[in-house]
Amino acid sequence: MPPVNPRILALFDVDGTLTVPRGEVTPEMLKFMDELKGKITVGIVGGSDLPKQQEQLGENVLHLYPWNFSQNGLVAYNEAKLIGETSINGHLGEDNIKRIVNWTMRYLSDVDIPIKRGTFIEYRTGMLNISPIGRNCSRPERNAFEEFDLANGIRKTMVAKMQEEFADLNLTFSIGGQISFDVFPTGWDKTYCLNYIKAEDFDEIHFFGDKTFEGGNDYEIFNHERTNGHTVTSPEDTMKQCKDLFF
Ligand code: M1P
Repeated sequence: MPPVNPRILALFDVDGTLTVPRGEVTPEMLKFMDELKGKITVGIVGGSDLPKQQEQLGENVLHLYPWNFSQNGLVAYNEAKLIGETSINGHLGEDNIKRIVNWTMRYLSDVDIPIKRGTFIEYRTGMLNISPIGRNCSRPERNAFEEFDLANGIRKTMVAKMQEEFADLNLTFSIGGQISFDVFPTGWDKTYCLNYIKAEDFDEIHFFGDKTFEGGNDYEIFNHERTNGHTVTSPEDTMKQCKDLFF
């Protein structure tokens, strides 16, 4: 069944917007999104890669909502069909990827934080994700790192150093979650997904995200001229704002 207003599109960030950071969607949110789908066109635009989105929103996420963007839209699906994939190594070249990886490994080996785990660099199709504690830390370890990082600016300092070191590569460093930051060519932020959405197909495009402040990974799409941006504070707030707007 098509929605009542198919020409209104609402795009949703994942962490902090539809779920708690890196957590699983609640049955309540799934039910709500199902109701919303009956009213307007719905899409997901997450910073994480698709396997993480599937862990959080469900294995069948590509079939749940017509538009699905992971890695900011560097991997794009419409009606569960892959419509675009953009690769960072094609853009930067292997020598530059190697330069970033080597520099990062050296830098992280000198960073003093309470604990270190594994997977410090995750190479994705359209970005590198770098984590000082390592991506395979546990949830309590992840929460503790976030707190330590807030007080000690581990990621902020590292990003500032990388901006200086790789100034020639025109990269953006985006702190979107709790334990890591994303590195991608400037312009490959969440506005990238709008390349796939034709202006003539929608009268309104809404975006809902929690990291809409400058430096957050929702900032650019939140402020884009084609979107009506909405800042949310939690999944519950997302539901409330959507009910006020679309129900
Ligand atoms: O979706 C926001 C971010 O989610 C994860 O961040 P973290 O593991 O640091 O909480 C990552 O997948 C990151 O790439 C993404 O931007």
